[in-house]
Amino acid sequence: DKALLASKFKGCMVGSLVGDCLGEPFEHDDWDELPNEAQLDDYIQQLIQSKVKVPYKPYTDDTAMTRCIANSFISKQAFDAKDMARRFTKEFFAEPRRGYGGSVPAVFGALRKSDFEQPFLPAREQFNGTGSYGNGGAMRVAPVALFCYNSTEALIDTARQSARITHAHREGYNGAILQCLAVHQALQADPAQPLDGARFISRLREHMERLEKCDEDEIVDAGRLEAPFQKVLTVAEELLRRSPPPARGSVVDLLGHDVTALSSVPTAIYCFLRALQPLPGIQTESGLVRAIQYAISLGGDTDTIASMAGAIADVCVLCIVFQTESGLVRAVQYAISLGGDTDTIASMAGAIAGAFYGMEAVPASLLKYCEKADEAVTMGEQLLDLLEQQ
Ligand code: 8NA
Ligand code: MG
Ligand code: MG
Ligand code: MG
Repeated sequence: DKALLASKFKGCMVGSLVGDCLGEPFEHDDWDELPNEAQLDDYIQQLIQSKVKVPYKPYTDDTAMTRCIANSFISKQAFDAKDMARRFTKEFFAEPRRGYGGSVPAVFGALRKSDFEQPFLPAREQFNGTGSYGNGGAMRVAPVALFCYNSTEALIDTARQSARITHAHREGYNGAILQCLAVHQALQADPAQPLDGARFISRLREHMERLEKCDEDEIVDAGRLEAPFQKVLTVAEELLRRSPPPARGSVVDLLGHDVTALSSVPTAIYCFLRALQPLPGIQTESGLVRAIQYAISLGGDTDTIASMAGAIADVCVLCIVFQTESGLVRAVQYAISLGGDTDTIASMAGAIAGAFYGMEAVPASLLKYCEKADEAVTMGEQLLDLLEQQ
């Protein structure tokens, strides 16, 4: 279904942007203290209902680099490592204050100095030759899932290479592959059918079982866990089965929320899956339901009054009704509520959710708060055009 796929491509690009822009202001110095749930809920509701004065919220490194990847595909109609490295570097030196990770600027400097001759080499020299295991490869990978929609093998290879331009550590690029596979699975799933979260995770774990085996010849960092993504995904699946949902503190303790790929990509996937259903602390009630309930509470000719109130409310608050029930907003909000690296985890959760629900799940009112949202929509369209030309 072409219309659905178009909506999913746009939703993915926009979901990633929304998570980044809304998540960034919640990144605090003290990562032990989680955001106040009630304040966060109130804030998101105010944005959705357009009650906050608009200037947009600027995007950060996550989106800056996502845009570079999308534009590289759009311009080259192929994966071109040198072009991608050049775009990352140019973007960084044009706007270095987008909140990049602590060490990655050294890669851009070395890439520029060597004129992009060996686009994977500077990344291999990071951290005394172990490479970075930060989440910078994963945070920007969503366009790879769109560009490689027709081939899982090409997707895995391209995700790995796109990450290795800055992240040579196996956890850095395997985290990017995992996030890319999650977006891809979400693209392929029917949003009108219930999604089996445990199965979603176990399919990802099967991929990681293969991937964490076959790169044993690569840089191995003795201090890190064996098959780390398989382990964390097993924990995520166990957490997902718990009802009621575990406390946020336990989720953070068990899955993590920091700038490493290992402690953020499975967390983002968990956020998307947990937010498939309503969550405590996140408003889901609608103005429409409230209007009808109130009309009924007045007694008398309840069915007619309620029906008229409903019709008025329907027109007035249609957007809000839909918006507050958005699984995408819920995924982003839940990810932010876990604290830590809020922009990146919310952006990754938003990309997966957008790929699942499509553009309809993004409240139009939210878009005006996010920098260059129109361009995220256009990039989604352009990436779909490329797919059709293949
Ligand atoms: P990176 O490659 O510099 O990695 C980020 C951090 O991870 C490094 O600064 C190290 O602390 C740590 N790290 C990574 N690999 C190793 C290793 N092998 N040994 C020891 N420590 C290691 O950058 P990145 O692109 O991965 O970072 C992405 C994250 O940084 C995103 O969350 C992004 O939003 C950004 N970020 C910025 C701020 C900010 O306020 N500037 C805060 C949090 C995150
Ligand atoms: Mg960021
Ligand atoms: Mg509401
Ligand atoms: Mg971040």
